[in-house]
Amino acid sequence: MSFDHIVYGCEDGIAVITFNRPKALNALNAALLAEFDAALDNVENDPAVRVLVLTGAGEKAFVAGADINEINRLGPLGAKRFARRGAEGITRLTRLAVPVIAAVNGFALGGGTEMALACDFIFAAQSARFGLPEINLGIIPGFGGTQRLPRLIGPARARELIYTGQMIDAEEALRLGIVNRVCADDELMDTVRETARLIAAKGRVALRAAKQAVNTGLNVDLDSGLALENDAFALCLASPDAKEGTGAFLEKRPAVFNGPLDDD
Ligand code: CO8
Repeated sequence: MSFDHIVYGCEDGIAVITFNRPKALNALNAALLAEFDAALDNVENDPAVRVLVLTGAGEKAFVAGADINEINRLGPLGAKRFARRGAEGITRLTRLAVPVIAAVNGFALGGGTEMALACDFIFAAQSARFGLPEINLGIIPGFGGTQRLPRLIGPARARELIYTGQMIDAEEALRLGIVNRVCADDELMDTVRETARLIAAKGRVALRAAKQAVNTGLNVDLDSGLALENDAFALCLASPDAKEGTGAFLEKRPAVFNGPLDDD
């Protein structure tokens, strides 16, 4: 599939999806969401991909939300379909075998904040602005915001943001635990790539197991989560990467992780 509304590339194991409708502040319309889904197929099918980065084209925005022109034309059933498709596409980020980093530049509003919240973690530029302003449009977040934000920052803080629709800046997002790091605008992508490179050098089986253990564990009770971790730990030990990692330590040399995933 060729892409008109996103740019997709992969270099040195780091895939980057750039939302690319800068004139509409990279708003998520149905066509863009279909391309996003196809780009995630590329990520899933390419064993060279070790980390995925999401970012926005242009100076002003990561993603300023779902496309309000399209929402305005929807009836309830169309809204349900659009919201479900978008939410499912975004939820795929949490199920990918590889970690996903959101590099948030400028506005990340509504669906933009929701997209970033589904990533493994977020680095933000000083210019970043987060918020769930759907209430100002007479609607509510439809791409997972009412669920992921309270789980991340607690229900009371999430309610305030959802009920007021107010935007917060990058420093406030850092204070609330929405973002891991705030960088100068012109250093954002370099900083993200530096962290992505660190992750890309790790073993794929261990990365996938760690991601699954954290993400699934967050939705179950502690005993179930610990059982899940135990299984995932055993799976890692069956991988060539575990032999390489532990062997390299004992031989006092750097580990080189090239092992396959178990389904390769
Ligand atoms: N949708 C469509 N177009 C948009 C959007 C958007 N979300 N955001 C910005 N644009 C367009 C503007 O209409 C404008 O277009 P044009 O130049 O043709 O007039 C262009 O982008 C530039 O925007 P502004 O001129 O408004 O730029 P400003 O710097 O003045 O303001 C803001 C920037 C503050 C970001 C402002 O554009 C804004 O408030 N945008 C809307 C933000 C918003 O409300 N987002 C939430 C959308 S709803 C949502 O995300 C729900 C998710 C779940 C959906 C479920 C589906 C049913």
